[in-house]
Amino acid sequence: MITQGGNTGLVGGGVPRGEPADDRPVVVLSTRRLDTLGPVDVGAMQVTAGAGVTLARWRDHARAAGLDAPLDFAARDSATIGGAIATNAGGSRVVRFGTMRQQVAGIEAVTASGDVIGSLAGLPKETVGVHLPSLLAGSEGTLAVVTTARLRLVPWYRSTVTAMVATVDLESAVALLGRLRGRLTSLDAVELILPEALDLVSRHLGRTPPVHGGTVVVVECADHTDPTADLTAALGDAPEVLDAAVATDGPGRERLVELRDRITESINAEGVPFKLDVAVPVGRLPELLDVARSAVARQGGRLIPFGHLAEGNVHLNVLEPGDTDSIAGDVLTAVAAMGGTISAEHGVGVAKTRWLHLVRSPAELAAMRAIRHALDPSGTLNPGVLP
Ligand code: 2HG
Ligand code: ZN
Repeated sequence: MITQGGNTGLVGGGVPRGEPADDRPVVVLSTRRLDTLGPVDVGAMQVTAGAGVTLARWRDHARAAGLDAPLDFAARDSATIGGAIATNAGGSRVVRFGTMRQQVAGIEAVTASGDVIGSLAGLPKETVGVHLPSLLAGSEGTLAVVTTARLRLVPWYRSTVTAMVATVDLESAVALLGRLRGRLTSLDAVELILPEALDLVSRHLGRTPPVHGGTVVVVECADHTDPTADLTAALGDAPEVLDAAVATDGPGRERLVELRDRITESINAEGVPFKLDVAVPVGRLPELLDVARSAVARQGGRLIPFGHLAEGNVHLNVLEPGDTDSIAGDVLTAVAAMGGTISAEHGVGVAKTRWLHLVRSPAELAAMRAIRHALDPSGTLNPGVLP
């Protein structure tokens, strides 16, 4: 049985995969109609949401009560709460609020045997053994089917400023990140666009980029009072900044943000890409990009790199990739050696399982299998996904 949310996944974790290994039929279980949203609990700053509620509805519902959802990414209109929990999704606000795992205060799920487990009380303090939300977040539908979650809400900061900043290179972008993190309490997103990606998305949208320079960082600050002066002062003092465009009004911010949010679309318009979603300790990003550029060049492909600077998370999209196994082998081995991860926010699915041994020891893989077997001894849930 394969559980499917909004079907926006990028590693094949929620889609049927050809013929099953045994003669059991394949069932796709869509959670999309589990779309009930409870009343916002303003005091607890929480809401109860069905697994099929989209991220956009979670946000809009919170905002109607004067609060906000802590998670956001480009697939917000289709991606669901259940899918975001299953993959421990991240996105652009992780620098401020953490990944989906940190947003789940309570969970209700159904095991392969049909037992309903979990609690939706959302107690911020509870020390009674294994924490089910933590266990299920990132388990990609292999341990149980998440049906409902008690989700954390955050203040709705209505004053937002967006800056697109050009820096000389990735080293400077990383130095700028440290400077901004140390200084700006309103920092909400620090996104990364490498030159190849800015070129492609600009041509796709028929636009001239508003800044000139090598590596581009998109910074957002949000607060109850206007954070623009703080951000511009911090950028003004930063020697790494070559050029910057700042917008505070909705349409102006949207024009800056679309150059980041629509990169995936501009890649898909060129062809079917080979995708890696990796992260390394942020200081090692320049080294990672060198490795990726060489690995892709050896295959004659076109690398379009972009991502989330604050988490050292880069989406390496390769067009006309040639031998994808060779690219994955070269890049993921180097990522593991740098102390990084083969999947930062998209999950492992079926696409990345064969590389798990690079970042998990035999004992760790055995522990993962043992937990899975204890909860699903007949191997019903998402076969082929994770070990
Ligand atoms: C993003 O950050 C998404 O825009 C998609 O995680 C990344 O298309 C991709 O590779
Ligand atoms: Zn991403």
